[in-house]
Amino acid sequence: MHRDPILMADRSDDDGDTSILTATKPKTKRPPLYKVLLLNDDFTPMEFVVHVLERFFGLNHAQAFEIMLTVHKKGVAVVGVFSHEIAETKVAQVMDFARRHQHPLQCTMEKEE
Ligand code: TYC
Repeated sequence: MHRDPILMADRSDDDGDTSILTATKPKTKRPPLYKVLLLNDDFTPMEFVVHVLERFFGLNHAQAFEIMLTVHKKGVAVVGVFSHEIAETKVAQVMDFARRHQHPLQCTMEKEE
């Protein structure tokens, strides 16, 4: 014998139907991604920035030149989106390479929302 829907309206947990669906919903959250940003400055040569983008971000010359120009004109640009570990490695590689060549080029990372 089925139960009266009116009498059962505020007791939906009792028959174990709707609430169990949300209570057991699997957590499928993916790990966050991070944008790697390149910042403009007045001293780093354009050719050096193009080389950095080719060397560490696998861009071809035309793509690298275009992103370099965007940074030069706008002050900043996203050069790639990676896992936390890969983004950290890219930032460290760029910062170390710039430091070794005595250029003030800055590279940072930012969590993608
Ligand atoms: N503004 C630099 C110049 O005129 C070029 C430059 C571009 C520097 C991009 C940094 O991330 C940068 N030589």
